[in-house]
Amino acid sequence: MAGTIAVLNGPNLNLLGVRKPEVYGRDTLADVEALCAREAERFGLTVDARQSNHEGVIIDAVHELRTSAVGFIVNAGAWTHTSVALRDALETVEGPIIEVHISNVHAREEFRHHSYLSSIASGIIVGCGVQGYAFAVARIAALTTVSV
Ligand code: CA2
Repeated sequence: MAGTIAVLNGPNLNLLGVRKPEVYGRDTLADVEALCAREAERFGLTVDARQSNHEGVIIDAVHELRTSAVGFIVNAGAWTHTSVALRDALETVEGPIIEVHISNVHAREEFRHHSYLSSIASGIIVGCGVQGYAFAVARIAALTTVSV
């Protein structure tokens, strides 16, 4: 079954590969989006990847894609720990949501341990580096692809 996975990245993730490689690795956001597209292709799926530093822009993207995307991969960055508005938007989507964090948020500061999104996500992948996005694509494919 063909379909599009929404890949949403939140604030500062446009700096991937540019700063803090010791925390987030050396891959750029373009590399991550290409990884998702390659992985999705293996399952006959495509991706619609968006990144913004503006919360409303990502919420608008959720509204735009909420019924058309087969699933959502969401790395909301710092909004993970702050945003009821993003949670409310994501609660309206039809497909599964996989929450991804590149770093192991549970091994970091206390304020990163709580997520407003985890309880509405089908799955959570943390601390696997950017490979977590590929795992998330495979998981959405497993949850949404009909095998004959
Ligand atoms: O580990 C993750 O993926 C995070 O979602 C990344 C967020 C952080 O606020 C979350 O607690 C965990 C921060 C993204 C900032 O990305 C940067 C990338 C390169 C350089 C600076 C920031």
